[in-house]
Order: sequence, then structure tokens, then C-alpha cells
Amino acid sequence: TNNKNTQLGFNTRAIHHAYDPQQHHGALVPPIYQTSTFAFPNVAYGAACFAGEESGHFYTRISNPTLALLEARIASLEQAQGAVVFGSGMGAITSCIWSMLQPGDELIADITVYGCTFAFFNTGLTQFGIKVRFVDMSNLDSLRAALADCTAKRRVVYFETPANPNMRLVDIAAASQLAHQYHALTVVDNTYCTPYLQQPLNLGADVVVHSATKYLGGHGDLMAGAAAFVDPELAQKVRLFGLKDMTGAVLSPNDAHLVMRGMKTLSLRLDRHCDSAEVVAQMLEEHSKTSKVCYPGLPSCTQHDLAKQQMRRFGGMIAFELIGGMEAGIRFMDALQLVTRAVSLGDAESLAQHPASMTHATYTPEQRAAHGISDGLVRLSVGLEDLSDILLDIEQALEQS
Ligand code: HCS
Repeated sequence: TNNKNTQLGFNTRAIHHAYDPQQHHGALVPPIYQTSTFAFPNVAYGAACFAGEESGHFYTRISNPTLALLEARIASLEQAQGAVVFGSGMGAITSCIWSMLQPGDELIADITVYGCTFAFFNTGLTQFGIKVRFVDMSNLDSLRAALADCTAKRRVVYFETPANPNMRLVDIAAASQLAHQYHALTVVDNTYCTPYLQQPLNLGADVVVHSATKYLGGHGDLMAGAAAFVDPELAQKVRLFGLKDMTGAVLSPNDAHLVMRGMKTLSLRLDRHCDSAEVVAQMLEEHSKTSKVCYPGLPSCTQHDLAKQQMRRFGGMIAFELIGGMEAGIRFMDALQLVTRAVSLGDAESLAQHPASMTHATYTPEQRAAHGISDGLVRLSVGLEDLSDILLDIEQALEQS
């Protein structure tokens, strides 16, 4: 029940890590420190906190015991030396990148990333003199060429795997090794997998970022983000500069509590998401109305071997296209009765959305075409409902598409 239990299993740590009820009046569930500020016993102590000479909590934007517990658990599950939590996944990404790069530096990002991540890179960073280059990292020669061509002092390689929305994978170990050869740091968005399915830091990445709004929280009732680090000094920089001064993307203690509640059942939920998604993907692939199904667990997936190498299982997300293209995709989505038309993912409820008009509307049509996000793609987050009901709803919607 304390920091010594890093040797315990994944689920045990997700439930108990860094918390001792005996230090909290026996409370089984950690108390929520719903406070913005902390009383100083005297001026000297307050001044020492601000000078960084005291490690106590003094203002929740910088640290709070409830957030610290969530950070310790995420660090433990990601096998990291430190973690910082944020008010959203975008808060995590922006706080990290603002801390890692300065004007004149370069970000090399995978060609396919979440729409708001793309907007931050393509429009945000470039306005402040950071060079951004998008390369297809499923082809390591393209990454090598970009790194070899890069003259910036500081370089960051950034990718999602599987990528939102088209499920393309990047070889984490090979990409990280290549990045290190060229003195670049690697940041991996692990939102689709969570540390239960994939642990990028163990494969050589330097930083993992999350939208904890998704599988970590798991119940569609909060917004949260997290970043986990191999280098504790970088974690501290992201907290004391990226979060404190640049973004202020602080997580509410109450939402941190909800993320921890969700994390207690992370592996149970993800195993169910994976079980059902495997069947749904197979059904979609065999269906006469689909033209393409992207799911790394399908033996027909060109990256299936890589998926088996770096993922424990293949996750709950599927992307697919219908023979009738975008119009058929919209008819399919409008015909759904159980599966909910909504963005976000990783909830108990199955969710379907249309990336071209929703999560990836920040790209122009030309950019989407260049970044491998086809207009007809439908993205499905397979939920925890009875599989037979999910299948029936998708099958009836396919008939109407
Ligand atoms: N990152 C979420 C929010 C969409 S706007 C998603 O669904 O991909």
C-alpha cells in the first residue's frame, strides 16, 4: 500500500499504488482534496515552497495530493520515472511540446494524428517559429530521411499508434531507436491502448501522452490528460513551465478521483472492449457492404505482425469504409439505434463518428487526402454492451447504408 509496491501486478498497482488507508483515517478510497490552495504555517514556509526548497503542495495548478496520487499510478503503470496530469489530452500535449521545443527547433510528426493535435502542430507551433514536418512513420526510411535532413538544435518525434482515426501503426522500438541516433526525443500518444495494452517507454520512447478522457477514465464523464516520462527532470519542467506558465491546463481533483475510479477496472474493461472489437471487425470484414476494415487484430491487416509485437491485444477501436463511400457511411451512421453518434472513445457506450466532418475537420480536404484520412471513413469505438446487441445494430445499419 505504498511506493514500494512497484513489483506488484498491473491490476494491483492500478487499485492500490501509492495509497495507505491507515494514513487517511482508514478511508478505503483516497480522499478528494477539493481545494485550490493550501495554508502556510508561516511566511518562511510559503516562501520556501515558491522557491522550490519545500516539496509541499501550495497551489493546485502546480500540485495537489489527489492529482499526485493519480500521477504516481500513471507513472507506475507506464513504467515511468514521473508523470503529470492535465485538464485534457490537448493540455498534456501542448504542455509537453511547449516545454520541449523553442523557436528554431523542429517537430517531426507522423502524417496521421488527431485533428486538434494536427491543428496545434500545423497552425499553433508554426506561428511561434517551430518548424513542423509531417512524415509517414509507418515507413521508417521516411523518418530517417527527415531526421537526417533536420538541422534544428532540439528535435521531437511525435506519433500515435494506432493512429486516430485510420489505425495505422508505428514501430515504437524502431522509431525511438532511430530518433535517438539523431538526438531526437520521442513522444507517443498512447490513448488508444493505455498502458494495459502497450507500454511505449519500455520500447524506448521518452514521453507518453494520454487523453485520460478516453479508456483511462472509461465512463465518458470527465475530461483529463496525462504525460509520463523516462526523465524525471523533464517531468518537472513540464509541470513547472508547460503546465504552470504556458497552458494552465490543470485537472480538477474531483475528475482525478474519477480517473482513478475508472483505472481500477481498466484491464477488465479493455479485455471486454478487445473481445468485442475482434468479433465486430471480423464481421465487418466479411460483410458485402464494406470495402475496407482497419483493425490491427485482423490477420489481413498489413501491420498485424507489428501489432502482435508491441501490443498485448488489439484494442476497441475500428475504422472502416463502405462500398458506397461517404454517402453510404452517413446513411450507416444515421441508421444506428444503439451505437451512439458521438466523438470521443473508450466509453462503456459504443460510439460512432465521421472523422472527415468531426474529429478531423481541422484538416482541409486536401490535407486529409494527403494524410491518409479518407472522406468515407467511419470510426467505431466498440463499447461494453452485449456483443450480440452491438452486432445486431451494426448489421441493421449496414443493410440500410
Ligand atoms: N479526441 C477525441 C475528441 C474529438 S473532438 C476523439 O474523438 O478523437
